[in-house]
Amino acid sequence: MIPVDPARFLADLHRLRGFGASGVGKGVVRPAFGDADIAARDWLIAQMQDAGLTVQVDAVGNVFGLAAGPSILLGSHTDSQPEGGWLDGALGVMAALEIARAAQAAGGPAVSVVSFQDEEGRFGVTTGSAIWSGHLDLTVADGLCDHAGLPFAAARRAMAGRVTGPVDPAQFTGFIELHIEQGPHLFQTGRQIGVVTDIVGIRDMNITLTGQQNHAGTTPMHARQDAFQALAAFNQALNDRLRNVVTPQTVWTIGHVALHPNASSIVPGRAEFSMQWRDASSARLDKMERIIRDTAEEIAGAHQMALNFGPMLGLEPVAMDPHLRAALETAAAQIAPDRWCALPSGALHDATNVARLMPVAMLFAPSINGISHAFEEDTDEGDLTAALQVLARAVAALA
Ligand code: HGY
Ligand code: MN
Ligand code: MN
Repeated sequence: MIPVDPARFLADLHRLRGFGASGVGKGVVRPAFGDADIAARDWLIAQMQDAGLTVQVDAVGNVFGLAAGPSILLGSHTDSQPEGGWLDGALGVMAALEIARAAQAAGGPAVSVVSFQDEEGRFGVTTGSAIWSGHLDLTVADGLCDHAGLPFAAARRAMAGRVTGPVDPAQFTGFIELHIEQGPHLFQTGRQIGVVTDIVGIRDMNITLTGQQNHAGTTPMHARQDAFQALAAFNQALNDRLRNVVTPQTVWTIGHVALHPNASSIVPGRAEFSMQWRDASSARLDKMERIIRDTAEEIAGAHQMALNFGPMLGLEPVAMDPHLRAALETAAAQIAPDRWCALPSGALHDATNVARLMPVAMLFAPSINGISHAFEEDTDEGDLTAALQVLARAVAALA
């Protein structure tokens, strides 16, 4: 057994929320490389040092607290969405810290901690772990920009003074990420713990439609090259066409739209938007890409728009490691008998990237009303400490 302290773990979660606390419910605004994110990482570094871990920070701001010798790696991310909750990522890092701290005090087992950088994709998709795992080349990442046009290369300079060097993945025997479910299944079925079977795949790219900016009072309707009208037509056509190839679990989202110049009396000349889609099958993701590109080309032609596709980012679906997963299932059955289940993850996680390097597994705590990526995100604290206990028990059993 690793003698974790649930009260200390909850206190740390609330302290972490203090960095970027939004003032609305338990919301957090802590995007990667912002002041709150860096302050939270500095606080985390101090906690790791106090716990007796050796801190290393790599060139992209991933923060590691290392136990000596071969160790199991636990963690997640401490950056947030532009409007996020207090638990997305934070739960996994604070549970990792508590388990590593308790294990250090007890003389073992060796547990290391990580907070990956930009999991929430201000610049890419799970950017920090994608680079660490070799999935995303650093030179490619450096050219990726956030929605305001800031390149990753410029953003990461804010942490340059903290960088110690590369962190060798060979020292880790496996990776386990505790996270909130961010969906309704566990909450609706009254369960306390979910053990993840698979993580879905994702594709993500920006698309730009460029027409002709013009006067909204004098330009006849038939003569307009209105980028908003083209985007609206694209969205409607795409929804109709995707219906033929998707499953009830497939999702697609236009979540960010920048209309230029975004003024009431100007026919908009340019629409830049994000196009993201997710599914458990790589073949279906590829089929959806074909439909998205073909539909965009067709609509651009019909509306006299120039069309540009940005770089496409993506991650393939991955299955969890059976050995690590079995340890989580055994612990879940002990801590939450009849209140746990196995389930797939529809959200993306750093674990997808880390699976390129070592065996990985994940467990979920319930999300109240299934809400996440919103200030309303929350979980019953009894469920949070149950998840901590399951993870600690599984880590002890694996050691
Ligand atoms: O979008 C995701 O699934 C993750 O929370 N970044
Ligand atoms: Mn997350
Ligand atoms: Mn998230």
